[in-house]
Amino acid sequence: MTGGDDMESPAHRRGSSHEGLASFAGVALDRPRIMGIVNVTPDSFSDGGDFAEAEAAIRHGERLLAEGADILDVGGESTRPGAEPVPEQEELRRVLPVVRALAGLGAPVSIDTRRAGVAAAAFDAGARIVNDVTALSSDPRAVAVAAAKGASVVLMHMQGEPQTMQQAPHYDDVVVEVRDYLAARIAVCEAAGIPRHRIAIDPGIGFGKTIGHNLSLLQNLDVLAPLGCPVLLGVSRKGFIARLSRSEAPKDRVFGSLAAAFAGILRGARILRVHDVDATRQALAVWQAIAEA
Ligand code: HH2
Repeated sequence: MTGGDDMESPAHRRGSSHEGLASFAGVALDRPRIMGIVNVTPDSFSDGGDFAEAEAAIRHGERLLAEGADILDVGGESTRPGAEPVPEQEELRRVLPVVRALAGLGAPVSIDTRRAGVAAAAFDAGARIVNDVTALSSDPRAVAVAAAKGASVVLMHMQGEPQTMQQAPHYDDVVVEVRDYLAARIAVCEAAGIPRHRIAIDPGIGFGKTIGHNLSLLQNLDVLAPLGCPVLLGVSRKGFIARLSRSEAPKDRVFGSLAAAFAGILRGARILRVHDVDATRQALAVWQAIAEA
């Protein structure tokens, strides 16, 4: 599906400290990239009917593209701590028109789902990537579907389930356990026919983790580099930022989000999953200019 987009080229490698990570789903990784978040969930768009809900999400995706998003991540089920699962038909109803419209604009679209059926329908509607907070482990068909469709995948670490994951997360060594889990999931994907250049990995900040766990992972993010896949990081507006600061509401966490994101970039993160695309693009432009000066 991604055709020859993932081929390495000397041009892509120049200026990159990430040998072999030339691109992901057709997006060159010669510099850090932005994945903009497009939520199609009723809590975000509760006022309208079906059409208004999809329309609002499509407009939002268009705005994020104009602001500088390189990938759009469309999700129809919240994975916030305590969130209730959404029935599959409802998830499909929410995301498919949005995926179709945004992919139709030529945008690289990712589908944020735990369900193989939703991923398959989204690929048919033009998505190139499945972003699964369970690293393709919760639906037994997920790995095979991604392999058969030639899709790229984001494998994220989570301890437990969203409904209960923040109750008492425990690790003997969070950095080693997250790294080993991601290595094992990469091996499962490769064995099923998903080549490593189609895989990105994510430590899953806030998913079954205390503030201490999140900070350890951010501080030691470079342990993921030897796994040979681009590292994607999702810190945008997350709860740990408010707890380290002044209990700000999610929309007021952009500065802390940028600080955490750039701590991640320093340690090798290549794709940032963010709500605030405009602010992230500005910060990355300055960062990149300094790096190349
Ligand atoms: N975080 C959320 C959802 N999906 N996917 C990846 N790969 N990494 C993340 O850190 C990640 C993710 C958090 O989701 P939710 O609580 O639903 O809110 P939002 O999608 O607005 O961030």
